[in-house]
Amino acid sequence: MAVSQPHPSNSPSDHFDVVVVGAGFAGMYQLHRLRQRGFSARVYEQGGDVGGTWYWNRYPGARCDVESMQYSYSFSDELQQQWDWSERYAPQPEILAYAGHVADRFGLRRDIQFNTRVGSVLFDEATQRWTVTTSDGARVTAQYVILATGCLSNARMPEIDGLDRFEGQIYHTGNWPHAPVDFTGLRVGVIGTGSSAIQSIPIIAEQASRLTVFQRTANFSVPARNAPLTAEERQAFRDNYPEIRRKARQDMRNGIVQPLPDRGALDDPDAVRRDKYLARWTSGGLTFMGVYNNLTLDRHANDTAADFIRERIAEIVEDPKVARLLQPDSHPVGSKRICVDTDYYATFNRPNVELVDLRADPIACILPDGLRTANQHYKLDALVFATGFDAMTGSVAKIEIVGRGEMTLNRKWAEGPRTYLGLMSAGFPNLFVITGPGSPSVLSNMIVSIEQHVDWITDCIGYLRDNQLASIEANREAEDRWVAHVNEVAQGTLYPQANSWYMGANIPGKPQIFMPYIGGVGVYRQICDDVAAKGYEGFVLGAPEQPKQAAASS
Ligand code: N01
Repeated sequence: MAVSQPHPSNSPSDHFDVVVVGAGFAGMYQLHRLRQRGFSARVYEQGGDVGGTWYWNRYPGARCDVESMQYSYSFSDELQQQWDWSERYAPQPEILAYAGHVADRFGLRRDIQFNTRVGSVLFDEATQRWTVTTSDGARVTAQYVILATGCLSNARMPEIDGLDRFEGQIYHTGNWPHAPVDFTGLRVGVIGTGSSAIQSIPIIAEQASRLTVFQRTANFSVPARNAPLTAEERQAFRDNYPEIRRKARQDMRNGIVQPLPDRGALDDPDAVRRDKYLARWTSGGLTFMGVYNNLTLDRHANDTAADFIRERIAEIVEDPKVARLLQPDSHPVGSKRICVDTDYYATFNRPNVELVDLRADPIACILPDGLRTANQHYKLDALVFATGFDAMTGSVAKIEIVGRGEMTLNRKWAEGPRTYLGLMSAGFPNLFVITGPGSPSVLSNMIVSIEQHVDWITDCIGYLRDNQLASIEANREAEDRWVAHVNEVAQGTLYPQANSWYMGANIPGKPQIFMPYIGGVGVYRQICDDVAAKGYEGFVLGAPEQPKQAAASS
């Protein structure tokens, strides 16, 4: 969509109460809330329009794996009553249209500068202000900076020898062209078998003359069972939205309303357990992992769910050798984000689709006309990298962020991200992260977590203004305790057993630390609310040179 509003002009003297980095769902709602409270704000967005991850991830088959009636803003009743989602899982163009509608409806674009990357964010201890430098050469100052940069917005291209010599078309699912891509009649290779690949492979297979899927690690996927939403289904949500939203925020660990399990997987006899798995498999979707309350805690319990999925794969895929390769065996189900698909496994029954097991036959190099593994040469006209993201910290790391004492955030996070509540990092006053590492973020319905963080941050800034306090900063001891708590909760689960992007394991050299907070969105919200109610316990408030005066709570 073309952006109609003129960019606000910059001059070196521009000052805002708040600079927000990113105009995805987090940045848009943050801007709206700041305006409601009378703060001046400027949003910088690298893309040409709003939408964040939904602006960049335009690959074939891209859609949300959280149901559309739940993957939507709750802050405006008119909005949730009036917007019509067409399908159970919204396709990417519809989510992007929704983001555009929200931007129009709340007049957001006039304070968003598009096509502009934030290069550096520097804290001036004398003025207690941040100086923000952007790719158009402008410099502005702000009292607060809020990073709404997204958890999965830094697409990662692996380093493979010969990549620059490939003469065909190259794509990355996380940075897909805006013009339509047509694979008709082409020999296409897809590298990766995560969520993005699993959504796009069935569609690409319908177009390509030949599709070769290069798989390093098989992934667990459950059927989406996508379907058009009926007017009655939409109305059932609309009539009950207050209670549905309350449950999502308070009762559900992951912010998605679903029936809650009352027992563990080993508490049921085999036949009962199988029926329960089958019921969730048949109804489809991410809630498969919610059949029992110990699937992410107990390896034996987890094995029952993993075996069930492996059996379904064996049923669907006709060639037993291919089925075996598609059956994940290297990690507990759910320890990597479970995928949600439409006909993924059945796609391997097509005569034009081939699966290459990179564990047995690794990629050697890319050639001008294709890809060479240790044993084979695959001729390709197009290569699709579905190789994921430098998740959670990647987009923050691209910005030079310099806090107190010339410390950069990258240096501070060299051994892994350190935050208090996933919201702030000690030494970086008045700098907030929305859904940052150390918060539930990617383990939850992102919009539930985004709204919670934005509301908390806006209230916090409002509190500071109302109390004539210039700054807020995480207390280092509180941060250390929180980091230890996040880690301890993760270690009590099966999640750290997978080489996942949750752990940073997909990026060579990245410290392997479980980044999101597993405690659940309800528990986490309560912790954040309690901290605020106690005068921002664990934060230092006020001018930093007089921390004792104002640190009533620490
Ligand atoms: O990325 P991934 P993604 N050679 O990191 C492989 C969200 N999402 O874009 O596992 C060969 O999961 C890698 O192999 P391995 C969702 O949260 C949501 O698919 O490292 N292969 C893996 O198979 C999701 O979890 C939706 O061995 C290489 C794949 O590439 C997250 O985004 C839709 C390789 C990367 O999988 C990321 O998903 C899509 C190499 N050098 C995504 N490097 C929704 O529906 C990497 N791989 C909302």
